[in-house]
Amino acid sequence: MTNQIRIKQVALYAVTMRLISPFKTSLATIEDRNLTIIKVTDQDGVSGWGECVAFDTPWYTEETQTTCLYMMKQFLIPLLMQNSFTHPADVADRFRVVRKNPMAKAGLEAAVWDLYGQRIHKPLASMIGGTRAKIDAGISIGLQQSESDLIETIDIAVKAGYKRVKIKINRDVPLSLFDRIRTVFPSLPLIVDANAAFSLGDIHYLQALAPYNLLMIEQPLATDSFVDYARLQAKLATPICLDETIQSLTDAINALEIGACRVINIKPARVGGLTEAIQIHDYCYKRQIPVWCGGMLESGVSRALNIALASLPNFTIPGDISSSSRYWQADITSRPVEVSDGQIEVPLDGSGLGFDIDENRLKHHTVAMEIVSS
Ligand code: OSB
Ligand code: MG
Repeated sequence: MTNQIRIKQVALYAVTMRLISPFKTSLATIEDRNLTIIKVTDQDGVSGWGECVAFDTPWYTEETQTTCLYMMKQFLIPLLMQNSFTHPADVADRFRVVRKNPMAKAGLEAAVWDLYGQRIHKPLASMIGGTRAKIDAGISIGLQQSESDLIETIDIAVKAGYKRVKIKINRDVPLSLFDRIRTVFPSLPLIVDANAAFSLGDIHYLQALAPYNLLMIEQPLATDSFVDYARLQAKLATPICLDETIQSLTDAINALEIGACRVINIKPARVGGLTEAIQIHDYCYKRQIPVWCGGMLESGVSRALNIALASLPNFTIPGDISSSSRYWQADITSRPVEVSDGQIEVPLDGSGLGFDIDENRLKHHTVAMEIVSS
């Protein structure tokens, strides 16, 4: 086989998967997860799988499943199929002529990474320089009905072995909740995530979190508030972690140069793909800024990619990478992602993602399918 890759076909599966329990953030509640599963096939009949993880509404970032589908069909798939390339990073480069739209790009690029792994018979983690055979698993818990429900949900997560818990917060969460959490779980590694629910005017509340020994406060302020983040971090003992704000390597550089955060949550989808995610990892590694891998309530297709990413050396904090059973009755990968003793094994034997797709289960969840061929 030549080292030239020419994509001949892209199949887009619109799937709906019901979460085991609804996931509530300060801005949205998600119960039915609509995703686009992507299969790319090259001139030699080799295929790879990816996933577009945008939400239905633009509450998290501006992209939605509908905008992504449009961008993929109108611009990105034609670019992808236009001529051959030799490496997935070439695809990331080619996509640069399309401004922004990171989640639309990331799903296609992910499928190309898997395809590339299938061609060279290498697992993704090895291809990108992963250094771990196992990664630590964390869990993100949505807003709950009551404080008691939250304590119980954390307790279940701790007993399941998760090494770090993240809880969602907003302005309605009283500080007394943290007294309660710390009474029951005095030394649990804990993150709070506000999904942009606060403003600089809430600084006293955010400062008052310091005694609770949080690992970090994730995305307290609005997405574009770089300067306010720098002002806040200067007055906050707790490290700020940025999620929504970081949509490219340039955003990461800007944020760190002005002191807007001390940690970065890397999600390949949010930053335009695995290639950009690796670049952010490498940049942070050089600056000794810790990173961890976030999640998007994804299927196993994306989680497999996240597992490989989190095997890189600077992923020193457990990610929001949980077992398939935390999200789904049955995942669409032929074997589920499993957490044992708080860890997930990095696939190092197979090729590409290291997880096959269960095409029957995929079909079961598929509500529409389109094929683009050249
Ligand atoms: O802010 O990290 C977030 C889920 C959906 C959208 C945004 C976020 C989250 C999570 C859960 O926190 C991540 C996961 O477990 O997949
Ligand atoms: Mg977040």
